[in-house]
Amino acid sequence: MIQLKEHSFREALQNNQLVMYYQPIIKVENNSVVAAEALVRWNHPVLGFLLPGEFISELEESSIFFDFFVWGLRTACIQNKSWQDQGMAPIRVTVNISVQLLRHPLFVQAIISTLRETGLASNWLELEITETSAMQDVEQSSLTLNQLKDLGIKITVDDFGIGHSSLNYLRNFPVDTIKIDKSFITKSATDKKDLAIIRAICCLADDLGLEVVAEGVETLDQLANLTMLKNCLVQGFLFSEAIPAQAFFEHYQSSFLI
Ligand code: G
Ligand code: MN
Repeated sequence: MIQLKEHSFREALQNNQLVMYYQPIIKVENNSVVAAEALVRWNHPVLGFLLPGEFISELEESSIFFDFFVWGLRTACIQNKSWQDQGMAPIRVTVNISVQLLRHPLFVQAIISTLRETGLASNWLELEITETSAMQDVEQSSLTLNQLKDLGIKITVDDFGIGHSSLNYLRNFPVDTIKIDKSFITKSATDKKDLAIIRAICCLADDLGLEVVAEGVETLDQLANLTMLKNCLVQGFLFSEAIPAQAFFEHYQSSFLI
């Protein structure tokens, strides 16, 4: 891992070195794009083009993580509103949330202000929270997530199946979507166990009235199994990697679909 310093995070924000990319989430049933996951990239002046895995954990330890979150949230909301204003069929934009954010006293307020400022309707914003993050302080998470739910914002449980393996939160937290971790999808075309787990999650989600996203779909064989599951949305390199906003706008009607 590259050692990145606090001041370089500050420079990244101040000097517009951060760029948001978007990866489509697709409903195979009717070949439509239903959401875009916002994924940040850092155009570092010396280190080059950095992916979130290369800096997010250090950034979350730094004092600037909240400003960084507000930048990402604002960027994603402005972009989604702009797509809508340009006539694109409305989709949800999803933003990843860390446990530090869930605990931050200004978290909900920042979301309310951002929605108001950007004019994006709350039902077009979805927050992705890993099960491990949500379970760290159940009472606090539950309170915060319910506040968000009351505002009309959607909640995804990210990396489902590999974190804190408690199904308790599906009962207590206001979840809308389950995103099955890509490790289950990777071998699902050849491994009966992984496919059985995916099927069971889809079945559970269906009974609970939740949406499911299968993440990390890379091959047609993987897709073939998933399309048999009626409520399963898909995301992965088979359709598109995360791409810049303008490219997303140009491609969303046709070329994500295979
Ligand atoms: O867990 P989370 O939803 O935050 O993961 C998103 C990450 O998964 C992104 O960094 C994205 O680039 C990566 N990703 C998305 N689709 C695929 C895929 O099909 N294969 C692999 N290996 N990674 C993917
Ligand atoms: Mn995610």
